[in-house]
Amino acid sequence: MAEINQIRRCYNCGVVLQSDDPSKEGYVKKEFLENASQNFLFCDKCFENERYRKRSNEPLLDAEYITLLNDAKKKDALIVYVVNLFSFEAAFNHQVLEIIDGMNTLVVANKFDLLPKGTNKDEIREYVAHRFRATGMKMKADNVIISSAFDDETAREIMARIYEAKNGKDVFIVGSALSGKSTLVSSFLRVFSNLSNGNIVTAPYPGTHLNVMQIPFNKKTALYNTPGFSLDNSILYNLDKATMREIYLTKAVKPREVSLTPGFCFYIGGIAFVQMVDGPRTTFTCYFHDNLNLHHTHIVRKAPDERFVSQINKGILKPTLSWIKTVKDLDVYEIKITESNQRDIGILGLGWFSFNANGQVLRIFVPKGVSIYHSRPKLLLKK
Ligand SMILES: Nc1nc2c(ncn2[C@@H]2O[C@H](COP(=O)(O)OP(=O)(O)OP(=O)(O)O)[C@@H](O)[C@H]2O)c(=O)[nH]1
Ligand SMILES: [Mg+2]
Repeated sequence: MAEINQIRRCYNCGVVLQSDDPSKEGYVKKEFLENASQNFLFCDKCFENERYRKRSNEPLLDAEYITLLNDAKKKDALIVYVVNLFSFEAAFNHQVLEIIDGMNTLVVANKFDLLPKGTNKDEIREYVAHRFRATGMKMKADNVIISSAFDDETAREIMARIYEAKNGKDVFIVGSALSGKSTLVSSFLRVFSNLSNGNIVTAPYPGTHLNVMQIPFNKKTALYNTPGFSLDNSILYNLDKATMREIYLTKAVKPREVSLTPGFCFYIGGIAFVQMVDGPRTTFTCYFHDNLNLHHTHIVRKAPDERFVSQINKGILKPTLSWIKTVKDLDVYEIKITESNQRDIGILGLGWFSFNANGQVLRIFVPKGVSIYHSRPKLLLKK
């Protein structure tokens, strides 16, 4: 009598799966091979590389943006680095930071109005400066200006700081896309009707195709408003217009709480979800747009990502991204917390959740290509 065994292949790379030799291709633990659902089984290598990403990805900087920044450096210009406080980690592009390291820099920490009511400005200023210092840059809290770009008084304050710091040199407004650079420059022009006696022009920056607005201070120097660097690892970059309108924050985010124990997860609308794999009961304070329902659910037999996607496909979970059709459209990050402290975990452009970290293992499922970050606000503030 012949014994017939089904040959199983890795769902991702197609290699024949085996559970005999970990050093050979296609290895997967025996219990997975025997018990996993028919369709979704990954070899260890793909599981590590593709699905359980170890590192968040950072968007590549356009080569022309590097040309522009190097030119600003040559001119010994003042950099005004506008960061979006609601999507703060998007500001940290290591190529940008490497170039501007050592340059005269002011940071405008914008969209303060989107942070929860009662957020302390001085603490945020300290935090932003510390976060910049963590990248290796020199940054004093005094050089961080908290702003809501619409506010005339802040526009005046920022302009006064620019005049004080620029030393007769050019000024480059830089930052990631949608951080509020143009809004800030419009406020400058509204508040300072006599800012420029020369013509304001928007033209490709020399040596590049980047459209840059140039507001002359005098015959020799100008303020340049640059286009933002890419945000393709942010939710905002991946949204269609209708969904964008639904989840784009325009007023202070309201904290909401969800509690999880292992075996449970919470959905963030139809965009992302957080699974608790291990650890004590934990309350997560969530900072996402109100239109994103935080739905708490038990993980039943079906793999949680299959269930999530199937509910999206049935139209049960909304809002979502039109291109999420299968589990392959999601990236998964696993975070093991080893220390005890207050911790934030964020999904770039979407929001974040905060909790008392104490040995939890979490998996965060996000649309493919979207980065997550984690920070330890209190620890970072320690000198
Ligand atoms: N709530 C809030 N929204 C802001 C603030 N500043 C800008 N925005 C909004 O953020 C969005 C992007 O603003 P822009 O000024 O176009 O951003 P930008 O940095 O010039 O973007 P790019 O030119 O794409 O790099 C717009 O919808 C603005 O209305 C702010 O301080 N608070
Ligand atoms: Mg702009």
